Amino acid sequence: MHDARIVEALDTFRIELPSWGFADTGTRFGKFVQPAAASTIDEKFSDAGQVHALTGVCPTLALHVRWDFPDGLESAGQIAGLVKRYGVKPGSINPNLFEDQIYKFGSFGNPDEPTRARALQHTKDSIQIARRVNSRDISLWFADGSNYPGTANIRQRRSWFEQGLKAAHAALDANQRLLVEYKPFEPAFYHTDIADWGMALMLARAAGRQARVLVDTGHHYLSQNIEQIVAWLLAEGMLGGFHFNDRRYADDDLTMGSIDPYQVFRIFHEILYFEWETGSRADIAYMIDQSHNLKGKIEAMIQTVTLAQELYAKAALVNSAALAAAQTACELVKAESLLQDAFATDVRPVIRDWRVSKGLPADPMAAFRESGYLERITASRASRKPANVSSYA
Ligand code: RM4
Ligand code: MN
Ligand code: MN
Repeated sequence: MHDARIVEALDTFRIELPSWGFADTGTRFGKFVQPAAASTIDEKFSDAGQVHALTGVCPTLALHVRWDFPDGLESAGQIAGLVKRYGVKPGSINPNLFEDQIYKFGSFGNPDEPTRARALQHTKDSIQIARRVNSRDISLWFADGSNYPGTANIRQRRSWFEQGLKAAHAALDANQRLLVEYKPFEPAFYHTDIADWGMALMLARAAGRQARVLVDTGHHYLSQNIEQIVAWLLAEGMLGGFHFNDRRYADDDLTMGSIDPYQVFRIFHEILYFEWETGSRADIAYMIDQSHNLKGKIEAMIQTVTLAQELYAKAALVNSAALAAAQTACELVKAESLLQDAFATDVRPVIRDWRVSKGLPADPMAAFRESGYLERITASRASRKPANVSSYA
């Protein structure tokens, strides 16, 4: 009974890898360069292909336009070959509206009209790239905001955001989606233009029918109840996807579930409970948004994916019917225990069996360490690594 529920959950659970998670990235204080880090789109697909080959649940790779499509649409031409060669497809397409010098005072919210137009054009170009590489989701994160009180017209910028998002939405194909991410602070510290889920929800609604909210688990204030936000967005039909990571303080981008695995479990539980109640699957893109500065990048991704699978499988063990009954009867201890017992169950043996039944290695991490892949890429990539890397990814 237990096992069947775990197997069903594993059969459907997929999670997207970020291309920037395989590249050399750092903190704002600097980068520690890893000889094995990927620096080309080919290498990023190759590394993601390894993670997918070993885990079987990462068929897509999120791409960042500036870092992965340096020549815009022209760079998209090579993607089909990479898909064939490495066995992973492009996932969400992420425009970059924060690194160019022109974005010093914002992108969609910039008081300068030509800059807003450039930002919109870049977003439309990104939609075009997504179309070319068969990606459904265009995922928007804005660094827009201000550092000091009085320096920005908050309402005016809100209205520019509405206009920009509407115009971007108008460029979508019928099957594409616009995901709107929010973040309470950083790099702007006084106000960010899309600071929380409510603002993202209102802007997504204003943008058009194919816009949804993206929840990055690191983009909340400490102790915020993220699963409640998830439940509300599900009820509103507006939850588009996740950027998973964990944190102690802010947007730390630590390994998913490393600090608070129960939080991730509770998020998955809300989703599965919604699906049980409605009898329909929530159309959610599960994505990882982590770029490890210290951990080995491929190992960190395998670790993340396997933990994500475990937490999802545990959440699938919650008996929804019994929970609904306990909630209605206000049997608090019984209701809470249903979550706690599921969370405490060791699902790893069943997951190992599931992997073997799919022809996958029972232990993806051990298989990776034995494969010799890391040694091969370390040798082949080390020599041509620039000593000084300045771009984020
Ligand atoms: C942001 C946010 C975005 C990511 C950038 C690089 O904090 O999480 O999703 O693309 O970082
Ligand atoms: Mn994110
Ligand atoms: Mn972030």
